[in-house]
Amino acid sequence: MCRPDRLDILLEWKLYREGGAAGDTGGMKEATMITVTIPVREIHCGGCENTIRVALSRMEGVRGVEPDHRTNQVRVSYDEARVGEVGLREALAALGFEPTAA
Ligand SMILES: [Cu+2]
Repeated sequence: MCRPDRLDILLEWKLYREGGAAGDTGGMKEATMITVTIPVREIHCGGCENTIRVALSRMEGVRGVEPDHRTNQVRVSYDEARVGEVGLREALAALGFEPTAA
């Protein structure tokens, strides 16, 4: 029951988000890299991991993505000034990998 490639959904979602963003400061903020581990309901296999890795790494501000189907967790390193955990969770949900409580 693997998810098909849903990158198109993420890209549409991202366009929507960018279109609605009004307060872009132009990238002059200092980068603050942090890493979070987001548990998701289920990652089936390496193919699912790859979908997550490719999709999230395309998001602005994301530097590292490490999905693990054995633990059903996704470790993400990102620039806090450009994206937040809420946005990452929304992206995972849009891909079909529903995040669970932190
Ligand atoms: Cu899979």
